Amino acid sequence: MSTLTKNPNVNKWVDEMIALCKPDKVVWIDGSKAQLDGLRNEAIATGEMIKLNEEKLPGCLYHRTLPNDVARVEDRTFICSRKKEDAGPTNNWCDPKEMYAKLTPMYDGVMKGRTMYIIPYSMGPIGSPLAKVGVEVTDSIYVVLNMAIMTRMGADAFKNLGDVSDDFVRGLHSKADVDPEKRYIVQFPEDNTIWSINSAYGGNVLLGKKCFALRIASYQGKNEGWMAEHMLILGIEKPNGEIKYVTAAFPSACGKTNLAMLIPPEGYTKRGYKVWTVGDDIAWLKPGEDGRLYAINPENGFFGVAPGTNEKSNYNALASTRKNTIFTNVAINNDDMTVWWEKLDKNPPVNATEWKGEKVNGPEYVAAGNKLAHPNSRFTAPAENCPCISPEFNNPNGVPISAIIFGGRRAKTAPLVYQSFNWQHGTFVGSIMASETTAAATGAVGVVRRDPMAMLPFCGYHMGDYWAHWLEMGKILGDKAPKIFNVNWFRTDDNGDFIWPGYGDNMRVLDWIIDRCEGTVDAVETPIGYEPKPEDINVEGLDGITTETVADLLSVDKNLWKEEAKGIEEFYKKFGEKLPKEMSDELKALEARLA
Ligand code: OXD
Ligand code: MN
Repeated sequence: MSTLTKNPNVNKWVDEMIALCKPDKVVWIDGSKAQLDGLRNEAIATGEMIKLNEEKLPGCLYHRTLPNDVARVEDRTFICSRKKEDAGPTNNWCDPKEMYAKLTPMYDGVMKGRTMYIIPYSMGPIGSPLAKVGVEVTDSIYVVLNMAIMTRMGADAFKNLGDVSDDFVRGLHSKADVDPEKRYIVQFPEDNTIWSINSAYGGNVLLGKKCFALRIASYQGKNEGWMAEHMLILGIEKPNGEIKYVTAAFPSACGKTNLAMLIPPEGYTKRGYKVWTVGDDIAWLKPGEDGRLYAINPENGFFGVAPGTNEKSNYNALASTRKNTIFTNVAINNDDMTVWWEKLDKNPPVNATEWKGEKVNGPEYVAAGNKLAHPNSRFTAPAENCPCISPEFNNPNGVPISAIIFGGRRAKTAPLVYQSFNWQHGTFVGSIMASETTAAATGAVGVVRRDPMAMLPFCGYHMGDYWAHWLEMGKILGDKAPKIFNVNWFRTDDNGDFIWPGYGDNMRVLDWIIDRCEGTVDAVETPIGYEPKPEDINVEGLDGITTETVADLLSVDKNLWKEEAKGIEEFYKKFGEKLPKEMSDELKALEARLA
């Protein structure tokens, strides 16, 4: 039995996992500095982690995964609810009995000759009424060291659970043989359980993140009256010192981390505006005592995509990675043991090791069309490193949310910004979220992928029931509900170039959103929602963007939207009986407004 907790539910489950995996050694992670330092040194000694330049990148480590193990694997990710209809048409499903029967032999004895680490962790600030406890057992030091950054890890998490509660998420991970053919990322929502095997890559193995904080938590939220969403959280401080908080959901690779850490344009900073980051990926939302919706970031760090991050695109993210950070699958500069990735700067290191471990001449390698860092290479950085981390980051009660923003990457259809007519219509707006693939990514431009609320790969139950839960939450919140908006930074001109500058200038759109929440600016009613008057988007100090450009960015092409409505109808068919009537009513109402 553990010295860290007397909780019989934890101890019984851990005993079962030990009996199944048969490790040579068991280590309970207390989270102490001495223990973590020991594990770091052990990982450096075995070569699992590489120590980086202690002066330039103090406390930073490097790790490389196998080339077959570099991303989340949606086709091998399962929601194993007892009834298939509870997983819904957007998830892979398997009967839980069948899945346990299939995986149990794979875990049997898998840790022979290895150490099992038992990681207690809290998603959310310890002691927060919104926080939840998880325990992950793993045979990977890399997982332990990442969880130490991404969660509140260690003995305190057990204190939060107490001696009797059964309310913790049981996560079992083994890298096994890292065999992609036998890779499974499985959620059993009804059992509070996650089983992950044959991967050692972040999103598949840091079980607190996507598996727990989104897939399991979305299911818990439905049953317990709260919401787990794929959303950033940021605070906008106005010159009078008042801070308004918003959340935003965008599909992966649409700039959530950049928006979460944006630096406002000079005209705003001079007037005293400031942006504070609460979270860059996940929000847990629950009505507070005053009836408003409050959000916490359940994570304690950022697991960000490295390529594209630089001083201009995201100064604050880059600054967050300058100490106590783990880099995965980026390139190494062997001259000074620092790291490099595409678009960090224009100078790939000459004496480089590319992400697979081959020593190369960086400039020549890049000139030949190769990538030094894997496109999905990552940094795992402590939130406390972020220069603009919100003073409310650890507030156990979370921050009150004024607006919820949805968005995607659309070349023509969606305008720069619009506001939904009300919560129900806003739920509809979230449900029809979509992104178009870009030429850079696939070659086929403009293929629409629907990604409702950016939750397509992360909703732990039937998407139709999920929308019903959104509608239900709207009823509970009533007139205290946040206002719902949609943004699109990615409209293109006839040459296919982006019209809107994006990045820090997105502040100009946030400014209008906040004014709408405060009721200090009018809007124009269009068939799809309320839009700004073009002159109400501040373009002062922008190069080449006038109020006329804004008018163009706000234009709604009825023919494109009629096509869009057809696409939505097609998409909605998937959900059959489970599509809430309110959603099909909203679609009909949109069609009527477009006619
Ligand atoms: C992520 C993702 O890693 O959404 O955050 O894929
Ligand atoms: Mn994400």
